[in-house]
Formats: sequence, structure tokens, C-alpha cells
Amino acid sequence: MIMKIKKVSLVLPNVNWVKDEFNPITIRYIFPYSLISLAASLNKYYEVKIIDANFYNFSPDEFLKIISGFSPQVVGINCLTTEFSYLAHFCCKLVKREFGDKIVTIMGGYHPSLLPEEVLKDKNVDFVIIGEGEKRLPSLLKIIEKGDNNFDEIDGVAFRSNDGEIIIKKINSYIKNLDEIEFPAWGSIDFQRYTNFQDKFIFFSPKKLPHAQLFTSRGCPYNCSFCSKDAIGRYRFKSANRVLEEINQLVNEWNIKDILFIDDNLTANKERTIQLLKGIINMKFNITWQPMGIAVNTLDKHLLELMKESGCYRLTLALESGNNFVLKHLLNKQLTVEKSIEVVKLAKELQFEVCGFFLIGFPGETKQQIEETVKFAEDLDLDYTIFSIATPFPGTKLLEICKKNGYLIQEPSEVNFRGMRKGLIKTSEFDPEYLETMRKESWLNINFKNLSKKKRVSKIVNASLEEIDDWIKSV
Ligand code: B12
Ligand code: SF4
Repeated sequence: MIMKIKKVSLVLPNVNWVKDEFNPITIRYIFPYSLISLAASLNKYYEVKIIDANFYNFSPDEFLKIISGFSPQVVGINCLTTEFSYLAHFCCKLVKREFGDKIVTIMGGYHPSLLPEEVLKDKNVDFVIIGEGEKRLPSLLKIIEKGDNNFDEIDGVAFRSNDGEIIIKKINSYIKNLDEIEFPAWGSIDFQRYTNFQDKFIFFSPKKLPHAQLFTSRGCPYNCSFCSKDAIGRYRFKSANRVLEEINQLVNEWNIKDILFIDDNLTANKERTIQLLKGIINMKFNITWQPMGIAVNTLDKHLLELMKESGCYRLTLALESGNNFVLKHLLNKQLTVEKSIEVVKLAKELQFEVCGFFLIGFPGETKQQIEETVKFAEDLDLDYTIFSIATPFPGTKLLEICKKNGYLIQEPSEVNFRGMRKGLIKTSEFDPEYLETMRKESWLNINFKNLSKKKRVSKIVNASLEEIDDWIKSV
């Protein structure tokens, strides 16, 4: 393949293109951070257009019309192992059906990074980028332009050879210094429309507008059995100064007042966290902020006080289980129930809004332990309690265990990962129906058991009490 590349479209598919009982409310606000970061590394060489089909709720026809109007030579699609993988393949199919070989399709993100071969079985996908895309995507585009099929200089790419064989070049390098990555290309989307948009029914709804998302590290030093964090590479972080520069730009150039940190583990490196928080305080940004989720074992009184002083208002704690055996042996989590209780108490004293993530349904977990988790979650009396069903994502220890022991009711595939609301694991102790009922009932009983609880949830998820009632009915 040889072609002159002038224009590249980067696409986030529309979650509304799949809707079923496990996906009743679709999230509108999926900030296309990956695409903004990729656009920053491509802008120098190509005209880049981000098409966020989700935010604008484009129909497949509208999506194709935009592609047709822009006429890119390359369409790159972001893809997670959730409904997104189905959607990403669907996007490639639309593009190939309409434009054939005039457009090269490239998939990137967690799912194709974990399962490049499976993804490339779909002939509508020309290339997969494995791992981080900021350096690989420009390199791949150069190779496509040259047309000599010489992939010697690049790792983390998968493609079909001329005779149709799937070739996978694994990752053997990472961006060592994240400070080298370009600043996010905020101007590559209608940024103000996003920063002033406030979604409902999400636990990370901002306190103030305009708001933005920031990524300050990649990966995580821990190894929880259910987590996909390894697809993109080992744990690395931007320096506190670099993050402060990014915040400064957001505050001064875009008037941002609230930030959501979307790191896997924002506080994993204590020293950097302290430098960052002190910087936010000293530079008087006057922002409010929240992490998307936070590893509880990294928190202590001093850090929580600094977080509060620097404008953090909500902690969504990854508490996961109310049983130490489950935490240690089934989740491989660096956390104890005692630490969770201590952190929740401190967080409440410091007047954070406190939410919690819980997971049920691990192989080896007993119904009694699941019930303990539910009781624990209830007793903690959080502002909002979120239950997920343990989901065997590719690349996780959990999937290995399930496969080895025949615990899967069906082969996990793009159509049956449903935002961790669908049970896929059956053991001698529980089945998917039990988990789905338990998840739903616990969520309902704990969060909405009386008016005062409902009011607390309504504050977190930015919805009125009437909207909450409709929400409950729809779930
Ligand atoms: C923000 C976020 C969300 C957002 C938006 C997701 C999105 N589309 O990005 C929301 C809140 C909607 C969300 C929801 C969920 N999420 Co989430 N989320 C994240 C989080 C914290 C950050 C994503 C991000 O922006 N990263 C920053 C960018 C720069 O990194 P990146 O996306 O990986 O992109 C890089 C590469 O992958 C690559 N790349 C990405 N796209 C493309 C495209 C092309 C063309 C190319 C070449 C390269 C490329 O280059 C990029 C730059 O280096 C990640 C954790 C993480 N560390 O990424 C989890 C994560 C993506 N989420 C995860 C999960 C499990 C979920 C949920 C199922 C949770 C739940 N209980 O409901 C839901 C599913 C939602 C759905 N409907 O499908 C898992 C995904 C596992 C998997 N195998 O897919 C992750 C990895 C968390 C984890 N550690 O396990 N999530
Ligand atoms: S602490 Fe969080 S990000 Fe790290 S491995 Fe565990 S679940 Fe994944």
C-alpha cells in the first residue's frame, strides 16, 4: 500500500449504537482524551479531525457524511474491550463499505493492544497499534506513505502481510519520560462545548464549570487480578512541574475551574503527589478537582489534608471488598478492610464527598463473602456506592483463572462485556443470575433506601430527585 497522507480522522464511536438491558443509559460524556493526545503528536504533519460520534450522537449515516466531507486517507479508532470493541469494528465496516481501500483503518486502545490478532481477523481493520500511540502512529503513517512495508524500525504494531498472514510486532519500548509527550491538543475539539457540558448519572460529575480531564501518569505499580492496566505499559508518571504547567494552561487559556484526573493510580508515587498538591496550592489556581477513582492504600491523613486544601472535593475509593481474604487472595489488592475503614473515616472528617467502588463475583468467593461486601458497603454509609461484577477482561489474571477452571459461561467477546453489569462467571458457589440480581439489588437498596440517601446520590450524579426515580425504574 502506498499513499500520500494529508488528512487523518480520529474517531470515538457512538455508544448509542448498541443499547440493551445491560446498557440502558449511555454515557454522553466520554471525553476523547486519547484522541486529543494523539492529535497533538500528528498535528505537525497532518490535518487532523477528531470525530466524536458519541458526544454529538451521530448516526452511522451522519458519521459517514463527515468522513466523506473531510476525505481523510486514514481513519483511526479508539477501542476498549467493552461495547466499544463491537462499535470500533462497526466503524471500520462502515468506512470500508463506503470508501474501500481509499481509506486505511487503524485501531488503537486497550482492546486491540491486548488482542491484536483477534482484531485483525476483521479484514476491515488494516492496522493495530499496540500500546501508546503518540510515537507509533506518526511512525506507522510514515511507513504507509513510503509503501515499502518495512516495519523494522517500529514495535507495537500489527497488520496483515501481502499474503494475508497476521504479523504482530509486540511492544518492546515505552515512552520513558512522559514529560516528552506533547501537551494535549485541546483546540482539536470544540473544547468549550465539552468543558461546559455536564452529564448526569455519572459518579464523576464536576462541581464547577468549565471543567476538563487530565492524565498525569500511565499504568500502575500494583497488580490487581482483574485490572487491564498492563496493556499500555509499565508505570510511569509526568513530573509535578509538567502537570502544573498543563493545569496552568487549562486555567489561564481555557478558564478551567474543575479538573478530573483520569489516571489509573494518581497517588501511586507519594512524593510526586505531594509536590503536585503543594504546587496546586502555591500557584493559587483556585480550582476544584477529583480523581476518577483512587487506590485507598496510597492515602493517609497528611495526603488527604493536602488533597482537601488543594481543592479536591470527592473521593471515589476503590474499596472493592469487605473481606480481607478476598482482597488479598482473590483480588491481589494491596488493601485491608481495616485500612478502608480508616480512610473512609478520615475522608468523612475532612468533609470530602465519599463514594466507593465494590466488586463481586470472583472465582473462589463465597456467597457469604459477597454478602459481607454488601453489608460492609452499607455500613460505610457512603454518598454513592457503585457495584460491578468481576469481569474477565483480556490480559487479566482473572481471565486466566476462569479459563483454566472452566468458569466462563461463554467465551468473553465484544458483545458480552456490558460495563461490568453482566455476569460471565459461574462457579460452584454462584451463577451470573445471582450476581446480576445481587449487584442490582445492593445498588438500589444501599443508595436509595430513604430520602436522605437519595438526596446524597442526587448531589453526586447531578440529577434531580425526579430524574433519580426515572433512573431507578430504567435500570
Ligand atoms: C476515562 C476512562 C473511562 C471513561 C471513558 C473511556 C474511554 N473511551 O477512554 C468512562 C468513564 C466512560 C469509562 C468507562 C468504563 N471503563 Co474506563 N477508563 C478510563 C481511564 C481511567 C482513562 C482512559 C484514558 O483516557 N486514558 C488516557 C489515554 C491517553 O490513554 P489510552 O486511552 O489508553 O490511549 C493511548 C493508547 O491506548 C493508544 N490509543 C488509544 N486509542 C487509539 C486510537 C488509535 C487510532 C491509535 C493509533 C492509538 C490509540 O494511544 C493512546 C495514547 O498513547 C482508563 C484507564 C487508563 N489508564 O487508560 C479506564 C479503562 C479504559 N476503563 C476500563 C473499564 C473496565 C471501564 C468500564 C467497563 C468500567 C465500568 N465498571 O463500567 C466502563 C466501560 C465503558 C463503556 N461503555 O464501554 C478499563 C478497560 C479495560 C479494557 N480491556 O478495555 C481501563 C483500562 C481501566 C483498567 N485499568 O482496567 N472509562
Ligand atoms: S490499583 Fe487500580 S490501577 Fe492499579 S492494578 Fe489495582 S485496579 Fe489496576
